[in-house]
Amino acid sequence: MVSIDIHYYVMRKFLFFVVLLAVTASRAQDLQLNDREYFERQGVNVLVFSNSFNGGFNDEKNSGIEIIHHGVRTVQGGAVRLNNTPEQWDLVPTMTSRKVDRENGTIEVSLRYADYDFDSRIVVTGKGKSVEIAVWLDKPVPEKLAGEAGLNLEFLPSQYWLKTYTMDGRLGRLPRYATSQTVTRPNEEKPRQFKGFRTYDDRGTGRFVDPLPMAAGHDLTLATDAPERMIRVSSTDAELQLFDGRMLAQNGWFVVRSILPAGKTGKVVTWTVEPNAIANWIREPNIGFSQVGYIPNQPKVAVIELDKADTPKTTASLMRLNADGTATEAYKGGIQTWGPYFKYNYVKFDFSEVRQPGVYYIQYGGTRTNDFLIDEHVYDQITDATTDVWVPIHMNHMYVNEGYRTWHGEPFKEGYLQAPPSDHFDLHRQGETTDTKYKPYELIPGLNVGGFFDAGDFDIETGSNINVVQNFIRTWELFHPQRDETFVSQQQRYVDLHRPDGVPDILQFIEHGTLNLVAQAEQIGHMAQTLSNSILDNYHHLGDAASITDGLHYDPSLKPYEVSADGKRSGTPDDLWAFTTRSPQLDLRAATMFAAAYHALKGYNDNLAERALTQSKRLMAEATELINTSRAARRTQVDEDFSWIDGIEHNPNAKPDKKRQALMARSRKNREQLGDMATNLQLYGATKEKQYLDNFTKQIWDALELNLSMNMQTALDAVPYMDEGYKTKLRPYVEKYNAYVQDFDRQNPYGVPIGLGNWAGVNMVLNFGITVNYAHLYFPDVVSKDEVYRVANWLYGCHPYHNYSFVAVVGAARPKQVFYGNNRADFSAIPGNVAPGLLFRKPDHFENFDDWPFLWGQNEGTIAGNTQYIIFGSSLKNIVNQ
Ligand SMILES: [Ca+2]
Ligand SMILES: [Ca+2]
Ligand SMILES: [Ca+2]
Repeated sequence: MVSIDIHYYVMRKFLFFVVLLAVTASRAQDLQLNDREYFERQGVNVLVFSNSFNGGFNDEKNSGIEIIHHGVRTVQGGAVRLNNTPEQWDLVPTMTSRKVDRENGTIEVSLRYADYDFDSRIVVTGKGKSVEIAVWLDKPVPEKLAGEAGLNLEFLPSQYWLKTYTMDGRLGRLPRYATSQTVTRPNEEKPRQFKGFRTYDDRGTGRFVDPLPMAAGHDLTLATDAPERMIRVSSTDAELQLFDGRMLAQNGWFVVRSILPAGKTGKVVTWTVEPNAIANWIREPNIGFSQVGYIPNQPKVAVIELDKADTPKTTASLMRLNADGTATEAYKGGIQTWGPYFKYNYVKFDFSEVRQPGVYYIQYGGTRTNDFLIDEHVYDQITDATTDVWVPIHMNHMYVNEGYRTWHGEPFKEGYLQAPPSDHFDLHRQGETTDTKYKPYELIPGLNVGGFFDAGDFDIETGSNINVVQNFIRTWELFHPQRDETFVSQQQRYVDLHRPDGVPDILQFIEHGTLNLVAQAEQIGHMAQTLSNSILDNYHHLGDAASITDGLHYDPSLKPYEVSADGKRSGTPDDLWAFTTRSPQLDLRAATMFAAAYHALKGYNDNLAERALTQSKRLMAEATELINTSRAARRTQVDEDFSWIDGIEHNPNAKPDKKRQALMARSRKNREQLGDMATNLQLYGATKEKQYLDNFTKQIWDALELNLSMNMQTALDAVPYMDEGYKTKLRPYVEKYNAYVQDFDRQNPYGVPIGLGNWAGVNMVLNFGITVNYAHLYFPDVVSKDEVYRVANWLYGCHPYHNYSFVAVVGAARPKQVFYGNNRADFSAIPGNVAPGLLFRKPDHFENFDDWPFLWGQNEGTIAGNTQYIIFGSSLKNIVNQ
C-alpha cells in the first residue's frame, strides 16, 4: 500500500510537470505582445501601426498592420482603405489614437479619413498562433464610401509571386506579372486622391480603371508551397477578395480585402490571420564584409548578425581559393562578442592578419560567404560606374546612347511653362505671385538645356543641381580627374557612353549642370525652386524620359489629345512647369556656385564661364539686398539655419549653459553680418578675395565649439588656403573628432553613423566618410589610415540585413541588383547608383530589399548623393594609392 501511494504521488507530480511543460511549450509558440509593442513568436512579428501612414508621399507601402515573416517584412498596408488596390496617391487614413493593452493582448487604433469625415477602429488581438483583426464602426460607412471602404492587407509581390494559394479549397498560383482583369467606372465614383490630383490619364473617357479580384471566398491560404511565406486568412462574417495591385501601378502589391458592409455599426468585419512559423527556425547568420574586397594592409573585420535565438560559434575561418579549385584555410580566429543592437545580436571576426593577395571566403559554422579579393587594387575602380554610366544617363535634355542601347531620347523639347499659383505632389508649391515677368502657363524660353534628373524621377531640383555642380567642381579641383569615357555634344544634344571625345568628363558634367542653372538665372531673373511635372500622371513615369511629354507646346485652344495642323502644338496639358517663387537664400547658393563654376570652366568654355560670373555678381548683390531689406524673412531663415547648433552631438533637452548661450548669440550675430562661413570659404576659393577668408576665420572656431562633427568638414576644407598656425589651432579639434569617430564602435557594431529616419542615411554616412578621409589626409598622426575604411566597409556590404554592396559598382562581387532608378519597373539598376541603404522600421527592424526596387527610402539614388559618393570614392582611392 505504501509503495503504491508513493508511486501514485510520484506519478501525480510527474503528470503535473508534463502538463506544465506542454502548456509552457504551446505558449512559447503563441504570438505574444512583447515589450516593443508588437506580437511576436519565433519567425513571426505582427506590427500594428508601429509605423503609421505619413502624409508626405501618402502611401509609402511602409505602414499600418505589418508582418515580418522569418526576417522579411512581407506584409504591410493593413488598414481600412478606400480602394481595391491603393496607389501611392490614394488617400491614407490618419491614425488618431493607438492603445496597447498588454493584459488582454490587444492593440487598438483609431483611423480617420478627414476628407470624408469617416472614422473607424481596428482591434488586433493575439489568439494562439493567430491574430484576430476586427474593424469596428461607431457610425456606418458614409454613403459616398459604401462599397469602397474595406479592410485591406497587402503582400509583397516579389516574395509571393509564383507561389500557390488556395481559396476555399480552389487552387491557384500567384502570377509573376500582372495579368488579371479590370473594369472601368465613371470618374465620379473614384474616391478622391491626394490633394485632388489624379494618378491616371483617362484618355478623355471620363472613366477610371478598377481591378477585379483574382479569387474570392472565406478561407485563403497564400504560399501553400512555401512554409516561410505561408499565411492563412479566414473570415466567417465577410468575403475575402484577392487582388493584384500591379494592374494599376508597377509598385502595387497583392491585396487581400473585405468590403465593409453598408449601414452597419459595431464589429463589422473579423479576420483570423495565421502566419506559419517554421518549427525551430533560426535566421541564417548575415556575415557582413566588403564585397569590393580589401587591400592587404587594411583592417579586415567581418560583422556577423545573429538571431537572438542563435548561439554564437567560437571561431570562424578565412578560406583561400587555390588555382586548382581547392580551398585552404588561410586563417582561423576567435569570434568576439559585440552584443545586442535592436533585434539581433552581433559578433565580429577579425582576419586583418591575412595579407597575402588572393581570392577568399569566410566560413562561419555552416555558413559560407561568396568569395572576395584581397589585393592592392581593389579600390581602383570604385567610382567608374558612377562617373561613366550613372551620371551621363541622368543628363537631362540630351539623347543618351550606350552601345546598341538608347537610355533615353531628348526630353522636354517643348520647354517649360510658368507655373500658376498651385500646390504640388513632390513637395513644391508656387506661391501667390510668380515673382517673374511671365504669366501663368506662359512659355519661359531657354530652360530646356543642361541639368540632371533629380533621382528616380525626372525633374530638375535646383538646390540639388547646385550641389551636383559644386560636387563636380570639388572633385575637379581636388583630384583633377582626366578620365574621358563619355562623348558629350551640346550642339547635337547627344551623349554616348564609353566613347572618349578628348575632354575630361567631369568638366563636361560641370558645364552641363551650369548650362541649366545659368539659363534659369538669365531667363527667370533668379533661381527656380524646381522644374517639374505639372500633372501627377506623368510624374510617376517609368520609361524613356523623352516620352514623358509629347514634345509639343501646350495650346489650351485645342482639345486634349488634339494636335495643331502644323504639328507643333497640342491640347494635352503635359508640359512641365517652372516653379519660380523667389528665394534669396537659393540665389545666394547659386551665386556661390556660379563663382566656382567660372573658375572651373574658364579656359574650357569661356563664354559659359563669363555668363556664370555675370549671374554670380548680379544674384549676389540682389540676394544680399533682398535679405537685408527683409529683416523678418532673414530672421526666420537664420533661425532655421541655426537648427544645427542643437544637433545630435549635444543633448537637445539640456538647456545650454551660460558660456554656450553666449557662443550661440555671437555665432548668430556673426552669421547675420558676415554670411554663411562655408559660402564665404567657397567664395574665397573661387575669387581669392581676402574679405571672404576673414569672414570664414571669424566664425569657424565658434562653430567648432558649438557642433564639432557638423563643422569639421568646413574647417578641413580651409586647410589648403591656410598657414601652419591654422592647423596648429585646429589640431585639438581634430583630436576630439577622432574620439567622436572611435565612439561609433561603441554605439553600433558597424562603426558608422546609422540613420533611423524615413529615408535611410547614406548622405550622412558619405559626409562622415569624406570628413574622416580629409581629417586623415591633413592630420595622419591624429586620425589613422585605418579609419578611412569604415564607410567603405559599410557601403560595400558590412551592414545589417544582407551583405550586398549598396553601390551598383564595378569591382563588387555581390552588388545590389535592384534600385529605385527610373528603370525600376524592370527590376534593374543603373550602374553606379548608390542606395540610401538600410531603412529603419519602428521599433527595431532594418531593411533593404534587393528583390523589390520600389521603396525609395531604401533604394533610390539621388544626383546629389551619387556625386557626393564620387568625392568619397576619389578621396579614398587617393589615400589608398598614396
Ligand atoms: Ca524630385
Ligand atoms: Ca568626355
Ligand atoms: Ca507638351
